[in-house]
Amino acid sequence: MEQLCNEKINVMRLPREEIFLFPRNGDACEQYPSAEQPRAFKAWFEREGYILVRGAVSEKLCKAGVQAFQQEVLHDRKGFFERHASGRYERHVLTESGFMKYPIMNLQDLSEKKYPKFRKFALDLLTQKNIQRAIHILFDEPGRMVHTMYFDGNQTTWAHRDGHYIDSQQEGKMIGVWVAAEDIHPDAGRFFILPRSHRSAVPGELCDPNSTDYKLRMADFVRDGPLDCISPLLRRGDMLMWNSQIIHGSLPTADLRYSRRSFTAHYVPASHKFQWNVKEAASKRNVIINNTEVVLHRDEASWIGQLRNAVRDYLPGLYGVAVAWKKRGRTN
Ligand SMILES: O=C(O)CCC(=O)C(=O)O
Repeated sequence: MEQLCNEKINVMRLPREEIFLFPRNGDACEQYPSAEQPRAFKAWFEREGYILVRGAVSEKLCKAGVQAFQQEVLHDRKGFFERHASGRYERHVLTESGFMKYPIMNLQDLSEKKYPKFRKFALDLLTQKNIQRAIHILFDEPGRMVHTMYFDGNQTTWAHRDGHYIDSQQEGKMIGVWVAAEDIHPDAGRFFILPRSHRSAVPGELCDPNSTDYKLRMADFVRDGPLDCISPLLRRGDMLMWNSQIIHGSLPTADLRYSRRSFTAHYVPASHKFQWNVKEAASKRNVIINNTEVVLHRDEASWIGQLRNAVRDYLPGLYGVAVAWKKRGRTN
């Protein structure tokens, strides 16, 4: 099948028009139970597969995280960052408004020397007390953060279930967390979610989750399937949480002037192992931030791994040449 870019898939297949015209948000959100009512909070999450927590993180911390990104990361045009869409280390691709198009993955693995403030604020933000409390209620135990990302522009994330890529050892136990680091403009390419989609079989689940076939089938299910699709308006500091079996993604950006800055994380129960690409994870090291275990994935085990990391961090020009050579070898 022809390889289609994610943007094309979502523009062709998504959204149902009414998501753009009548974004569902405020009407439902006042019904969301707060973490002050733990039983109701958990019951809602288990039934709907997601929940929204307004004002989970302070504005000050959100602003500090974004500012650190702009000072340390955005302008590093030579640097290589692990990307969510490709799973590879790549330089920034900028949108026409100058936003970083593809989110950075695993902020905990960033060099502390090169990006000290951004790494610190990002991990602090994603382990805030309100997040930990919500996670604790939903797991009945503390959580372990196994994956993180930072979004600036919109990569137009294809409709997917996280559980097709990464999950707790007990499938469906992982929880995703998306914290808006600014007020997300309705035209910025909002996050969409299919409430209750964690309960049903979905087309695409038998395909390779990285294939175009998977992405098309999932997009068709969002558009034509039996479930509602919502796209809540999020303000700075608001947090959306979802079950790893819930279908979600991002709408195409309607107005390229707007960014959609956010910090995201995936948590598993602290007592659980986790699956990565449905394999046992090799990532054995961790750091503790705000009493929360954060798993590191950077390959430090072998001297080759350490050398690769050092070249990528401190000699990005040389790393770029090596990457280009490797790519040329693959295409020849
Ligand atoms: O915000 C997005 O574009 C998608 C984020 C996502 O899929 C995730 O965090 O699992």
